[in-house]
Amino acid sequence: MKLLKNENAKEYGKTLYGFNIINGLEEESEERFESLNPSYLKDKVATFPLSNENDVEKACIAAKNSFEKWKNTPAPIRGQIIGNIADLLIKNKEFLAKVIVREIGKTYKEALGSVQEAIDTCHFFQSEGRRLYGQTVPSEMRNKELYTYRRPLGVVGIITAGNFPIAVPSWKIIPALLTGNTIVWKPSEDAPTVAYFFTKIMQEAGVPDGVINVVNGTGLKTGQIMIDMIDKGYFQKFSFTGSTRVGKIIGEVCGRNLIVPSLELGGKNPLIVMEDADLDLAISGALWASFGTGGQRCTSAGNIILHKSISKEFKERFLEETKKIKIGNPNISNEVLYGPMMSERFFNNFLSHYEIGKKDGANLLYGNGRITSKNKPDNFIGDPDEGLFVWPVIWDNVDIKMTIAQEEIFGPSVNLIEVSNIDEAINVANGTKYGLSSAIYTYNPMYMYKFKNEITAGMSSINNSTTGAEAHLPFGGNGNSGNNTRESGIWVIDSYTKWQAVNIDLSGKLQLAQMDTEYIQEKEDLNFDEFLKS
Ligand code: UN1
Repeated sequence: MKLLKNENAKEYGKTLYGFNIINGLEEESEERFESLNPSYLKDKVATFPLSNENDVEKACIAAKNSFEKWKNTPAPIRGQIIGNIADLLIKNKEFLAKVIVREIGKTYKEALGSVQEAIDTCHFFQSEGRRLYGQTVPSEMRNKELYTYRRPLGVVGIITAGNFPIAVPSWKIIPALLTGNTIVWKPSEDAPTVAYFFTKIMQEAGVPDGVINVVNGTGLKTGQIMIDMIDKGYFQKFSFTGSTRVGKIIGEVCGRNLIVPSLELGGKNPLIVMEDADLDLAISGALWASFGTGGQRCTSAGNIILHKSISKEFKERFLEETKKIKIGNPNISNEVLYGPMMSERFFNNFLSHYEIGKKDGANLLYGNGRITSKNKPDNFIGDPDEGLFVWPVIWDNVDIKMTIAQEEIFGPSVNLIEVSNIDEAINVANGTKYGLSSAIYTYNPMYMYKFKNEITAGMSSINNSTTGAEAHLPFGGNGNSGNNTRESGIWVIDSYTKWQAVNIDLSGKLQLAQMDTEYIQEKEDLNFDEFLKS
């Protein structure tokens, strides 16, 4: 498929003049910011309002005012609207994927996959509108019935990252809507355009005005205002995917307001290769986990932990394969494994990580900073000077205590760590403050068992990469990766609902729980000892 109109990659499409969406209407603000194409920075994808306090407050009020009506809309009807969203996402899948390629530099195949993840999420929750089960519970008294109901929480504040600009927002927005909540969403400043089109789709699908509100802006400005709104009492729930640093701030503010946030934060995900592993499989899994999406997934592999007996062979072959990776402009080629860094922030952060590795005394096996026309790998596709492209990086002789092995780098950089046995491998894998995803390559059932049992991460792959969670399994982590809340599947419903307990007493009299009961007294002391006496 040819993605561009022009072979020289100078013409990517129009610049969208985007808006906030508040109470169903397109809204402007006083200032604007730009969204640039990271493969070709001269291409301005869009401009969007840089929302201020008034804008965010207006969105919060719209969400608050539309809650009662949406909450009382029958859940199967809400589910049907979610189904309409799925239909529209399917119809516009290729368009949305192209916007993602242009705006954040994902490959087209991956961009299609991330739209698919949103479609899968809608399909899952569409029918959940016909379940959302409560329970009937037996009472301890006669002529009395007990029930439980799931109730929505109210207004949900949502802040999302740019790397999965439709999939991850859908993990939050779709279940929150299905369960009857209303939303104020601040999408990533790196991906406002795809968020805008996703919102248009939700409106077209039948989500009523005020139920989904979108305020654009930078994390520093608008993100902070969103957090301030928690203290102002506007949110009954907050859901965030992004950095550990910001996640901790949100956790603190939510804590003092007695709100339980859903926090999906960073990762330093381990991938273990044991001595019995299928090395072809492990190398292809490690390459994808480390360098796919340019390492810009929270589930990307950070530490590759190698059993010493295969360490040398793995290292040589992994290096050889890394040299063959095709990097370049995903707008003009479907061949590239990864494109540019998503934005200048991530690009600069990534380049500064070289210093960390050098200071630690790790050995730089591969990697050479920014890719330019004078400094590029053999297989580069496109014009590197126009975008934010970086070399893949391999650090060797790494010790788990080094900063480079402890901190999330969020880019195509991976560490090689050697270990002697399965216990040491799992210890090293658990040796960071993160706990998101993890992987092991082995066919030994005992290793598999130990790994499943002892790894502290929220997600574990056996003979598969650290990335690529499916949309109906629980997604989330602990420690610096999150607060053990989970997204996706039935489990996420608990994050967007509260339980109500109801009892109906039909006895016509005041029956006191625990007191007016018919608990049976035992009749007499039993004397079993007699049996053993001669
Ligand atoms: C993320 O990087 O924030 O498991 C989400 C995966 C994807 C989602 C990643 N399905 O890699």
